[in-house]
Order: sequence, then structure tokens, then C-alpha cells
Amino acid sequence: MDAIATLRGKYLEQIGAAPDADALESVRLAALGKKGEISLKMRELGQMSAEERQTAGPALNALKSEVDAALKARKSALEDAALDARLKSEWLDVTLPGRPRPMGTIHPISQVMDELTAIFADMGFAVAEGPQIESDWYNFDALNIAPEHPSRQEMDTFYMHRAAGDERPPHVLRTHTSPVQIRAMQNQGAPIRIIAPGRVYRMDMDQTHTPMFHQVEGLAIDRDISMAQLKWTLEEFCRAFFEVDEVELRFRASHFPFTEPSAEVDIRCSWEGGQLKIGEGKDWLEILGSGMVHPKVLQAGGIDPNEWQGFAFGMGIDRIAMLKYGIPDLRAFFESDLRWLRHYGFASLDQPSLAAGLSRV
Ligand code: 2NM
Repeated sequence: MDAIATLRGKYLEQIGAAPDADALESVRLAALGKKGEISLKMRELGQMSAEERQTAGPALNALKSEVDAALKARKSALEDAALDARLKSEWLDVTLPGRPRPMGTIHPISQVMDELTAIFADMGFAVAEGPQIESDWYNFDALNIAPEHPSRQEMDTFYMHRAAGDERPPHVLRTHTSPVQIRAMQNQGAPIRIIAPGRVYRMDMDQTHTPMFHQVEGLAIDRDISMAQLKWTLEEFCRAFFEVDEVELRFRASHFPFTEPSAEVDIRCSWEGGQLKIGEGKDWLEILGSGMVHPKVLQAGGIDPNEWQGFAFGMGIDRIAMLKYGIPDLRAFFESDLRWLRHYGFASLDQPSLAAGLSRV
């Protein structure tokens, strides 16, 4: 009986002292494993006399149960302690505010493109897009621009390289969005009402020119379109875009290869106190070029000039953005200066819509 009391004391103490699951398992193996001390003792029962067995058997069984129960209790105590420790170390404050994310702004050019798209959409113009690398046919020939026209010179136009030995005429970076309108005429036919906003490229770089800039062109073709409708469309656009009740436009005779007649359009304004006011005053500001689409251009677009006619216009987006939002320096538009972008950029929720106050159309 002494031996059993010794085993009991020894293993209960080791179980109580086991610092973790591995240590506890070692204790279990030492006591109750196949070659464990208690297991061996139980095997010895076979060699005992019946009398001895009668006292030793129940005592050993009781010991085994007690050690077993102690192992289970210690195991669950260790697990509870481990969980407590994890809960303490992995503590998370779900009431913390989220990490602030830097928010971008809408570039003034994107804003102005969205604005003019909304205004022209309200007048029934769809948006057309096309490639920025064009064949010289779409960029020049289709627009009745003669091979010797100065705008075709390498001085003004970015030409793409051909592989050595490839004698085909080189592609160009489009110098206007007119090729988009030619493609739209070819694909849709007449009648058609579209605007073509986008990037264009010319070899020009000074205070007021960047080699890449933005243009929007408009085109309306139907059976009886006239300069009168051109004038109304441009007036309505200017009133809505500059958000004034009245505008006055002045058409000056001009010349473009792709329109006949052609007109440059000025808008009445004042510069009093260095502050631009559209619609009043004694000054004029040139804002766009326009005219009736040349019969040869209609033909290049696959449209019969005996049946259809239409107007077209083109204006610089960067310039009207500067005028509307008082941005003094053109080149800052393309410098990606974050301070400039934060200052002149627009909130992403401040989307132009005719319902939200742009409505003077
Ligand atoms: C301008 C001035 C006048 C124009 C012409 C065309 C096309 F492709 F339909 F013939 N699109 N845009 C045009 C006419 C552009 O920009 C100053």
C-alpha cells in the first residue's frame, strides 16, 4: 500500500506542476503509458496471490482513475490558461476609427470634360472616341488637308517611325479629334450628332502650348442643318458651361480646309480688375473654330453631300477650363503636382449634372 501512496503522491504532484500540454503528456506516458509505472504495477497483479490481488487490485484501479482524472483536469486547466493568454495578447479595439486613406481629386480637365459632355448630351449629342495614333489619311486627307499644307510638316506633327524599308506613309499622333468624326460618319452614316473629346498632339511648347492638349469637336449632320443651328448650339453651350444667363458670340470669317464657310467664334467678356466676366463687357475672347462641313469631308466619311449637310466645331478644353476656373498656368495642368491637384481638383462626389445646377440649357 505504501508503494501505491508513493506513486499517487509522485504523479499527482507532477501533474499539478506540468507547465504545458507536452510536459503533461510525458507525465501521462510515465504513469499510464504501455510501459508506464502504474500500468506495469497493474500487470504485476497476475503474479500475485488471490489474497494480495484482492486489496492491490481495487487500490491500483482507484489510483489509475484518480491519475486519469487529474490528467484531464490539468489538461483543461492548461487549455483555459492558454486561451486566456491569447485573449489578452490578441486584444483588438473594434471601436478604433478606420485608418485615413489619402483621397485623390478630379482633375479640372476631367471635370470640364464631364461638364461639357453633360451639356451636349442634353442637346442630343453622343460621345464618340477613337485612336490617338492615326493614319495620315484619317488625320489629314479625309479632312481635305492638302499634302503640302503646313500643318503636315514635321515641324508641327509627331510622326511615328516605320520599320526600315517600309515605304508606307507613317502614322501620326492625331493633331485634332476630327479623325474620330470621320470614323463615326463611316460607321454610323447620317444623320449624326456627336462630340469627340480627347487628347491631341502638336509640336508646340511654350507659355501657352503643351505638346499634348485636349480638344472637343462637335459634328451635326442632317438634311437641313445650317449656320443658324451652329450659332444656337454654341450659344446654349456657352451659357450652360460658363453659368451665365446671357452670352454674346461673334462669328468672324476664317478658313479651315475641312469647313466651308468657316468662322472663328469670339465670346463677349470683360477683364475688369483682372477678373474675367463672360457675357458682358467690351472685350472679345476667341474660344473656338467652326463651319459647315466641306463636301469633300462628307464624302470621305461616306456621306452623300447632295443629300446631307452639317456643321462642325472645335475648341480647346484646357483653355476653357482655365477660363472657367481661373487657372493661370497651362503647364501646371500636366505636372502632377499634388498641391496643385488638391487646390484645383474637384471632389469626386461633385459630379456635374444638369439637374444639379448646370441647367441653363
Ligand atoms: C475646328 C474648326 C472647324 C471640325 C471639322 C470636323 C469634321 F471632321 F467633322 F469635319 N470636325 N471638327 C472642325 C471645324 C474643327 O476646330 C478648330
